[in-house]
Amino acid sequence: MATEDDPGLIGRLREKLIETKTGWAREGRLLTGTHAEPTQRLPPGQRLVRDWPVLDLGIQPAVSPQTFRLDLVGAVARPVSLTYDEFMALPQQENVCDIHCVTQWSRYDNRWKGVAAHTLIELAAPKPEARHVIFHAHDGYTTNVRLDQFDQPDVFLVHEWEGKPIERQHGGPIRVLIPRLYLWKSAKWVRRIELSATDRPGFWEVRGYHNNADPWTEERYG
Ligand SMILES: Nc1nc2c(c(=O)[nH]1)N[C@H]1C(S)=C(S)[C@@H](COP(=O)(O)O)O[C@H]1N2
Ligand SMILES: [Mo]
Repeated sequence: MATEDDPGLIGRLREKLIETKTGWAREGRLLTGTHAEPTQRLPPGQRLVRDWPVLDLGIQPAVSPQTFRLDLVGAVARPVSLTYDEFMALPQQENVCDIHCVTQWSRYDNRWKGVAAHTLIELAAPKPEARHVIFHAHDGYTTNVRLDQFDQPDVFLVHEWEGKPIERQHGGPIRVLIPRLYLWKSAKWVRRIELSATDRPGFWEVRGYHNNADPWTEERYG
């Protein structure tokens, strides 16, 4: 895990990781060339893990309920800015889903609690031209999906995993969860959700990773 006391080291580790993963995209590593049936539970080229690996840029910002804020901005009729208490006062739902990371691990049956993306979208009232979503996180990370991919019944902003608050290393107190796309689309430590008429590729998307990220058609790179 990263520490704050050696930013030089973290910077070098971060550069190394970005270099490695950008290289994988260039070489098309981990592509099996097979296509799974959409009904197949484990997407092609994935293997099951029991623990939950941590992947990020090596900066794990400390966000507390006191400093937490979530903004929904951009192409919306009613911009929203929520404190932690306001977020927690919204209708809460539980769901169980599988998660799939482009680095080839999948984890089944994760139990989450949080606020449905649809609840937040309704609050902000997207303008007719809104088609895309850009997530901005406290560590500077960004990632993008289409609004119709965000507005799915299995998409949540989650704060509990397996009955416990989501740990800082996994994006706590609140992270995005879009289970039917590779996990890099699920921003940890989310700060701002921007709706937009135009698409804006995020951190990994501009470094050779696929804009759409569907695990069942192996949209890893592109
Ligand atoms: N804010 C932020 N969110 C992020 C990342 C990141 O570096 N910063 N990494 C992404 C990547 S590449 C992956 S695979 C998942 C990993 O989530 P996990 O560490 O909880 O497994 O988070 C995604 N969300
Ligand atoms: Mo990742």
